[in-house]
Amino acid sequence: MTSTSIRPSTVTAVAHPNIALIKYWGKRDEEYILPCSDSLSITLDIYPTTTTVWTHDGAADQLTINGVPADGGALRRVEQFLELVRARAQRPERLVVETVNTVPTGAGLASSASGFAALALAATRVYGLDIQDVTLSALARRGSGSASRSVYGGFSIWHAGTGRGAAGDSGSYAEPIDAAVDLALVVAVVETAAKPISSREAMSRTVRTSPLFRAWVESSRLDLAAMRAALRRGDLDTIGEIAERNALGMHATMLAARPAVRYLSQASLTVLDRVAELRRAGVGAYATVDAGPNVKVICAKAAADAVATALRELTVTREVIVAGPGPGARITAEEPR
Ligand code: 2P0
Repeated sequence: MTSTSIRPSTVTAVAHPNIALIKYWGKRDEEYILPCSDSLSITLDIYPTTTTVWTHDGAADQLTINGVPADGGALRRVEQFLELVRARAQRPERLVVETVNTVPTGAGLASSASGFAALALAATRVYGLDIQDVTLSALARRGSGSASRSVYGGFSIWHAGTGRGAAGDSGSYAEPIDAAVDLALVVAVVETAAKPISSREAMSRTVRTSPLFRAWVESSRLDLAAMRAALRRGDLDTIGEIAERNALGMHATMLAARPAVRYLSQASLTVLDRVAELRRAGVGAYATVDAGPNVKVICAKAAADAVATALRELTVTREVIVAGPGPGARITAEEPR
């Protein structure tokens, strides 16, 4: 990690969202975004975030999201993240940040993962910081935990690491893993409105108040080991079974929080029922749900179109998209200013 070129430039980076097959739900350190357990995900080939940054003479960072100037919480979160990058690069200039999300923001489809992965890459590059892979992943984590995994394409595992505060910082990062499986994710969008409670707040409440939280961490640890073995042997049915039970276990844990956190809607349950029906009819389809009501269905690539057709027939689905494994975060343009 070194501070290099000072030539002013405009840098554009692109990153994609990821869907966890073993979920991240619970932090041991909220400031440093250090999780209680390892998680494992697949980066998708849909809904990229494109982020362009340049340094300017202004006294503050500026942020636009889909062309609209951001303020309040979204701007503060980006400023706090950029402070970390500036401290590392020993550069004082503020940035103009233009982000374009193609994923519906806040609907449990991980726009913060692609957003902070793209921002981490673009900002480090514009400040001349030469960091990549696990170091970039650990930095992206400070913006949003799941962003640590969107640094990579395909499957990746985010190691929780140990320790708290600065002592735990560099040991909590994601890295890519191999999987011998041709998997698709069929995304069933049932709702695009912003969620009633942020995943950050919901996660914190779950850790503080859910009596099921310890059991969740322990069962997730066992699920992760079983998932890694299933990925190595390319056993899609076992991958799907573990992913589905892990997601439902996460939702059970937050349902037990006080007050309860409920992201699953009636529409989500309708999709879950249809997935179970497909299984009874011999289709290897398994569901996972994140911090929102939308359902992602894991199946073999060869089965994806049939699964998508079945889900489109439901009146509760607004949009059904077939996704596959996507690329890691990358720089797409870098021009001198
Ligand atoms: C995941 N989620 O593993 C889990 C499953 C949602 C449900 O990562 O507070 O937006 O910024 O670290 O990364 C959503 O959490 O939370 C998330 P912060 P983030 O994909």
